[in-house]
Parts: sequence; C-alpha cells; structure tokens
Amino acid sequence: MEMVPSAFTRRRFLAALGIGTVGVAAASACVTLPTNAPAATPHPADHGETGSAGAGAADMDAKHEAKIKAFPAATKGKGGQPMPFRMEGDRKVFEVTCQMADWEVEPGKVVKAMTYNGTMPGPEIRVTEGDKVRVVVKNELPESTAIHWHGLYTDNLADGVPGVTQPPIKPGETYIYEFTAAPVGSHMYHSHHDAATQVTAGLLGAFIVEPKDRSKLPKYDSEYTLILNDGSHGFTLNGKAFPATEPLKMRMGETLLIRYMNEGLMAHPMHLHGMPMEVIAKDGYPLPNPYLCDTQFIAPGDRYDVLVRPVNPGTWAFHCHILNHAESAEGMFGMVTVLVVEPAAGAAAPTLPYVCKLDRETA
Ligand SMILES: [Cu+2]
Repeated sequence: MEMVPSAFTRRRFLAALGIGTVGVAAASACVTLPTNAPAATPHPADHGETGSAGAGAADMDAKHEAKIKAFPAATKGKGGQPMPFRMEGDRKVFEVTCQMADWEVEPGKVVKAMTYNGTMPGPEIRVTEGDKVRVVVKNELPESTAIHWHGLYTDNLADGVPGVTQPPIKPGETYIYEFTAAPVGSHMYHSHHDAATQVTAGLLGAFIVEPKDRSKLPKYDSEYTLILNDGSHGFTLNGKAFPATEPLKMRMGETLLIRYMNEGLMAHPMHLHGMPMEVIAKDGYPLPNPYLCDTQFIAPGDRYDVLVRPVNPGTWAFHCHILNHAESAEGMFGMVTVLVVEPAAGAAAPTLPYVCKLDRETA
C-alpha cells in the first residue's frame, strides 16, 4: 500500500480548513470548520427537524448569534445600587423595606421577586469599620422574614435568625437591627427565614465594610460587585440573565477589583477568559498568600475578592463554567457576561469584535 507523505497530509488538512500555511498562525486562535465539509454524522442539535445537518447547524448558529447580538440587552431595573442613609446622632441609619416587585430578569421574562427596596439584588450597603449602624426593616411581604448579616460581627441579638436570636418579622411589622460595623471586607445581607425560597427569590444584597485607613486597601482603579444567584428566577448575575447581564469595562494598565458573592443554592466556578484573577481575600479576610487562577470555584455563602489585570485588550467572555448554567443549543444564557478591555490611552484604535471574524470572512 502506498504511504501518504506527512507534508501532503498536512496540506490537505489545511486546505480542508480553507486556510493556507500563511494563515495558520492567525487562524489558530479561531478555527471554524468549513461550511462545505461533508457531515459524517448529524449534530445532536439537529433533532431531525430539518432533515438536513447543514440547516440544523445554521439554525443553532443563528440562535447563538441572535443572543450575542442582543447583548447587552436593556431591561427595567438595576439592583445593587448604593443604599442611602441618614445620620441620627452618631449612627448611620438605613431603611430597608421587604416588598414584592415585578423584576425583569431578561427581555420578556418578568418574575415576581421578593426584594429589599424594590430591586434584586437589594441596594448595596457600604459603611466604614467602627460605624454604628442601625437598619430599620419594614416587612411588606405577605409572609414573615428576617435579615441575617452574613460575615459581620454583630451582637448575638442582631444575628437575624428567627427562633434562635429573634422572632420572625411578621407581615406589617418593623424590626430594628443595631450593630457596629466589623470586620472589614465583602459581606452580605439576606433572609434567614425560608431562605431557600426567599434568598433565591431576591432577598439578598451586598454589605461592604471599608477600612478606616484606606491606605490598607489594595491598589485598584475601579471595582465591581458580582452577586451570583440561582433558583426559581434562573441563573443570574446581579439579578439579570444573559443577554441582560452588564458588561464589565476597563482599560489596559488598570486594575479592577471584583467582589464575588454567591447567594444561590449551587456552586458556580466563575471563569474569566484571557487573563488571570489574583484572589486576595476569602469572605472578606485578606489571604496570607494570594494566588492566581482563571476559574474561581464559589460555593454558596462564599465571597472572593479578586484583582484583574488584563494581558490583552478585547472582549473577553466571562461566565460560570458549569456549562449548563451558561450555554445551550439555544445560545448563551444565565451566568454569562463579558469583560471589555480597551487599549491603553493613545494606543491603536481597538478592534473589539463580539464574534470571531476569522475564517469565513478572511479566508
Ligand atoms: Cu454556575
């Protein structure tokens, strides 16, 4: 039998991909199989709907593209906005109303959410260590609730667990929590009553304690709190599902602080493409040995603070890596967003494609 020279095999292979040897380096980052390649077996996504593997592939590609082109989709309502407070003597007083609200998770999907002050997540509470805090909680829900200050060193009576440290806050009642803010770090507040339902339905928010001495903070240019949730409203990042999630933005040379908080029932390994994350704190506590990773496993209740320093500009996918929380034959959904990294000021004009433009358009 005649042997086929390896070089010939390689040329045939490259030709089948629609690229010559010159194009190999550029195309290696994004090789798409040629559209005219014979399909040996139908793709599972074809489902026999069209009787044609090619049409099935085109259908799936079109659904993916439509989802990506819809991003970032406008929806009503934005959670996690700063919660205002007033001073009463030396106390910072926050007012939280637990109330039902219509919440648009993604375009066309409006759910009945349980909320703090009408948004999911609730507003972000931000104080300084040592602040005397009072939170006045009014329950306008049709059921009882209570708020737990997750990660904070409260007096036991303010821990927010019905039956353990307080009675449930019944519908129509108002309850007051008082404590001194500590320790420094990324914390949370959420329901501790029928919590699997109430927290996933929206009774959750970030509670951030900053140090008195800000020189103790790591150096960063901007920050972003990313609250993960799952349950009856689906997989969400800050209360929104792709394509309604918010893109993160930064510039080359800058450092971004991301505060992850998992309020869901499942673990979510968050994966950032193209650059490492430096994990500097767990549950608000600075790590003695920060470490680099591109995927950080985040269990329910966990908080991780990470610093991001981009390696290359571009539009970098950023998603939960339990893939059925993020992508299906219908396209991307749920826990997906992007980190847009603009070139450094004065650098060449950016080309920031949402989809890879190699192969079909350039071959
Ligand atoms: Cu996930």
